[in-house]
Amino acid sequence: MTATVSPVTLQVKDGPGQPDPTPELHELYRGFEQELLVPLWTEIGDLMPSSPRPAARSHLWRWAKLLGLAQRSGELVPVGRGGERRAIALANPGLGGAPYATPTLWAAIQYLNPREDAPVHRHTQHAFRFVVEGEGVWTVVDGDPVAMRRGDFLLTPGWRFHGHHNQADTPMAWLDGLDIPFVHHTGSSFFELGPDKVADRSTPDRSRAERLWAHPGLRPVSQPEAQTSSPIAAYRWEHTDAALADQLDLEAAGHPGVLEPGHAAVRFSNPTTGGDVMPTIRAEMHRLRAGGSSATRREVGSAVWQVFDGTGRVRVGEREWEVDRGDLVAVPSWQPLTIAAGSQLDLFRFSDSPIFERLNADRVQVDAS
Ligand code: GTQ
Ligand code: FE2
Repeated sequence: MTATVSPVTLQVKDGPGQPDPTPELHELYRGFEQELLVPLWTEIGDLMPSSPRPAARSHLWRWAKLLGLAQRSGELVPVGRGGERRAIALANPGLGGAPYATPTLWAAIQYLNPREDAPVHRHTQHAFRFVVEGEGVWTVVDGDPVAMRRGDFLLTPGWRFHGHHNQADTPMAWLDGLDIPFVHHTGSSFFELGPDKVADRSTPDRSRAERLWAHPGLRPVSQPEAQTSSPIAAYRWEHTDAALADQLDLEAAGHPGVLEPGHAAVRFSNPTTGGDVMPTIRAEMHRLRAGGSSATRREVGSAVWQVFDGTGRVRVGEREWEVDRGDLVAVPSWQPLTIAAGSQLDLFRFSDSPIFERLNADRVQVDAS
């Protein structure tokens, strides 16, 4: 038998509830290591803190930096079978270099050169795209071409075939959000390549999914069943913008509707359930009046915010940043978040809240600003 090094290493600790550090105790701990055992009494503080102490850290990524590196990738890195996507993920500084913005969420900038195709595939991971600038790419979801333009929020729920093609003479970059880390940690990833040929290069203004599903409050009578993910392929900016503007106008006229004074917010929803767009991902758009500030809020679960328009300050715990169009901030679980608008400030937000709500493990704490 060859000797193997145990991955378990136990330190004798001191403090209340800890045993005397005798030679016999060291001997006991070596016995634990050999049998791959870890006693709770050396771990309790880290494993069961009185409130969440996530390894992930708050962090800001500047859009200008991401875009510069994505453009350079566009010159150096092909997009095609194998790599599949020219997507560059945000790596949270607390997560050991893994390509995870938070423990559950992937956030990446994806880049396509003029006339380029990203090949068709499907996977169990749920995905969305959010467009902070540009246009000219169609994402084809189960054969339905969906135009991508500034402010649009687009869905690729799990196990739908999808590829992207840029029909313009200009490159395009956008934000991808997926539950890749969650699926990885839980060992639930399945992946399949699609046909090598792009099936449909047509460029309709509206997808078939939108024509069927994206009329406010109107549902096709032929489709009475609840669907796991929203059938709306694209939530268009004109609707999101109007909903936010109307909330603030109603507030100014003395009517209810805003999330809090000077802060409008809408959640992208699944019209077949009224719930979140996908089982693992919540997505919202927020608008703060110029000079306004949000309450300080913390919640179980992690989120990523992207500035869509305007400037302001984002504070997460002890850290604070000036933010500008496209900048991204990772907010770990239970970290207090406050947003202050300089100009009118529009922000896109996505989170893993549906996971915690489904498990009845959700908690929120709001302190007035
Ligand atoms: O566009 O299909 O950022 O499959 C990561 C995985 C994008 C995509 C990502 C993906 C995609
Ligand atoms: Fe994909």
